[in-house]
Amino acid sequence: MNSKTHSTLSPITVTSPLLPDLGEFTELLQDIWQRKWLTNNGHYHKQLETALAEYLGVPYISLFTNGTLPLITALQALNLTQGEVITTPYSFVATTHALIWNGLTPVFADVDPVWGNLDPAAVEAAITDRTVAIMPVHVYGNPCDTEALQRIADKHGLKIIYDAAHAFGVKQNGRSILEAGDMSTLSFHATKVYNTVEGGALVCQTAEMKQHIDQLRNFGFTGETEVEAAGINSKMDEIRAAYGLLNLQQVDSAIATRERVAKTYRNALAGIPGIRCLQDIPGVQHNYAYFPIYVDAATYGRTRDELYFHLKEHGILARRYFYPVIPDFAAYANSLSARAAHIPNARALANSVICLPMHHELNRGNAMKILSIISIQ
Ligand code: T4K
Repeated sequence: MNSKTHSTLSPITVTSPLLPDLGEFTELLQDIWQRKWLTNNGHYHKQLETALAEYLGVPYISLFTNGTLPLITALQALNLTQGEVITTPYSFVATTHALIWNGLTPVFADVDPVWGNLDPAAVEAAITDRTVAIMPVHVYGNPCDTEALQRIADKHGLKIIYDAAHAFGVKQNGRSILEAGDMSTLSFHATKVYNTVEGGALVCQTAEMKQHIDQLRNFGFTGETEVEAAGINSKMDEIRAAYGLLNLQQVDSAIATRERVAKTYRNALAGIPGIRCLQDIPGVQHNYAYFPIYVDAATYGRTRDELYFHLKEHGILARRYFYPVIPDFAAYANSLSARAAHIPNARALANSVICLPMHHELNRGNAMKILSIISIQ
């Protein structure tokens, strides 16, 4: 690529937030101003919970201020505050942090070598008499082997909390994958397929559990003067709920654009030796949250990091999600289960992955620019 072409490229970020129409948002803000009810289960909060339950096809959902607090609260709601939880080393740090904040010991099991989701056989091998739960992640929104994980959980009497931060709207055989396990959490961070600026949610299976979760996210209050558990404040406010209602109207169109970008990427990458990407899974309705590629340096002729920085030099701000693996962060350095030999697949993925830009504003032209940089060795 010559320097002239290089300079014509403006920076392309890994993602770009889905924004509601400013005029429509202003109207809702005016309404909130009139109501003078800003948070704590307000008008727009109730509307968004109802709308999301319907859109996602789940029985009960509770809104949160981000995607980390529902992870922490799910463990509290299930009384999981001591013992070991088997989890994935190949995720965003929030997954493991939630265990630490509950006094639980993370035990890292390896992932499958293609999708990066927890390998059920590795999970079963990691079970001890201290294991209380499994916390898998639907990495990039691709469903875990939920049936195999449930069989293991049932056999050993374990709870499963799915970190479904990436899996907004994903369905398998017509059913929401948020129905799997005991609970699932979502992130509505600005970088996600669907966002409320910051935000998140916890999906559960019964009205009683939703009531308990709703109390926990409001300091544990069960009545005006009663507190039955040491809850926290993680309530979504009216402004973000209104923003979220507007974004819900356009999320399908955003996902459709992402799907077109994924097709463009896949078609072109098929012709580049040494670059692997993921394909759609039959029976799964994907959300195209991320577009990971995996670099085989020997075949491609450049290492992952060389390609990553090469893209950066050309204004393509891709990300290495999820590098390094969580046990390699200093915070987890003392975890015995983090030894390298236990997680070879996670390490191989973390050392070869680049997530290419993927969002609703990325047109075919941008995608082709990115592909041309990758294809020139
Ligand atoms: N579980 C999993 C599996 C997760 O992936 C996450 C979060 C969580 C739990 C926790 O959910 P939250 O508590 O965050 O709701 C980002 C996000 O901060 C994080 O939400 C996400 N996962 C993670 C995978 O990625 P960073 O540090 O890479 O994001 P940041 O802020 O550098 O943004 C990346 C790019 O996005 C920027 O270079 C440009 C673009 N961007 C970003 C923001 C914030 C925008 O264009 N506009 C923006 O407002 O972590």
